[in-house]
Amino acid sequence: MGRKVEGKLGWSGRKIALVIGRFNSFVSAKLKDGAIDCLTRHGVAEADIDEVWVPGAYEIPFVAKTVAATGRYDAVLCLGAVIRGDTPHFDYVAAECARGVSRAAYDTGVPVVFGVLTTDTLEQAVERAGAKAGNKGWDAGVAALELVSLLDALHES
Ligand code: INI
Repeated sequence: MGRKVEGKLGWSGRKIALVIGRFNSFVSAKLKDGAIDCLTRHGVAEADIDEVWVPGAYEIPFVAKTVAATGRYDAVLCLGAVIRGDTPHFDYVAAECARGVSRAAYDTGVPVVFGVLTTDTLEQAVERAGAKAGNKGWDAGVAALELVSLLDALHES
């Protein structure tokens, strides 16, 4: 078998930015709490986690790219909640957000993680923000840590 390159969980000393949509902040604040809980329990200092709030999910990619491009952060976590309403608005906001978040990572080379809920109902969003379906902010934190570690391993090998 050839080399096996993978990221490890459990490390400290890195700076992480959270870009959070204020729209549906009842939900996105819970995602933020979950992300911070995850990061600090894995050894990231609270002082090394910065929060950047934006109006809504549509603005997340632009700001995530701007934050990533500063070069100050090892990873950027995007957190928000897009909840379907009675009009097609949801589809535009959700699609642009998802597309833009991945583009922010491609354009900057910095891990930019998608922790934005896209749900049909408020109940589904609440369930995924610290209730019976876990906390997707926590999951985004794990993904960010693993990607940072994976990039380290790729650059060392
Ligand atoms: N923004 C969200 O983060 N979630 C939503 O559910 C949402 N809906 O449904 O409208 C939403 N809209 C606002 C949007 O993200 C922008 O902030 C706004 O259009 C200004 O550009």
